[in-house]
Amino acid sequence: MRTALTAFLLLATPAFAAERTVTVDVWADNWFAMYVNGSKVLEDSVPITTERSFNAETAQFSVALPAQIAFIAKDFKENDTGLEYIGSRRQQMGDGGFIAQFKDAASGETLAVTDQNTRCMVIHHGPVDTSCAKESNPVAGQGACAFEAKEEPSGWADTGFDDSDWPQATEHSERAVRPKDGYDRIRWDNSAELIWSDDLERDNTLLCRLTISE
Ligand SMILES: [Ca+2]
Ligand SMILES: [Ca+2]
Repeated sequence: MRTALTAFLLLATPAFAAERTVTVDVWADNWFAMYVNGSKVLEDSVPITTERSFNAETAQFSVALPAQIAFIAKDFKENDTGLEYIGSRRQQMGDGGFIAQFKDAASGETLAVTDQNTRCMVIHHGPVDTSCAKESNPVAGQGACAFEAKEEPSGWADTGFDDSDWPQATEHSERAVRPKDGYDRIRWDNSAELIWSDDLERDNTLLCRLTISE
């Protein structure tokens, strides 16, 4: 009995599937971290607190497919109002944007991209009213500057996490996102789309998931 069970487990595990070396390109406004099958494999090398922290990242990892990819993406916010440049003439809501593509490192074949099939859950939204950006003394949590924040769900980056109730990402044009430094250095596959929620300005932190399949 024990032998039979062991044999079943060996067959059920993907350990024998051939690993692929995958090249990933990412551009984020402003910061991201990426998980593969629940383990962090890449983090934006420029801290989110760096002004205009726009840069692309390219990395490689080896994994058996299918593989679960998960990202946390953050638009910079000075505090929970969601604003930046608070107290200056440039005080504004700021906006986000994110794109990633995954290619077989050996063949160059595109394996996965961000597009509307990516699922993203917003965990920080603010300000609740755009008029907050015009306030002379915006205070997080008050009036137009109220915000909505959620904890990261336990295990959200794991393979077995159920994201079926997460909304699909919204695809945004280059014109809307105005991608900056680093974006033009990557040759993006035609199918790779800039994504975010439907609100580039007021949704500040997103958790996103997609699968790389054969
Ligand atoms: Ca931004
Ligand atoms: Ca924002």
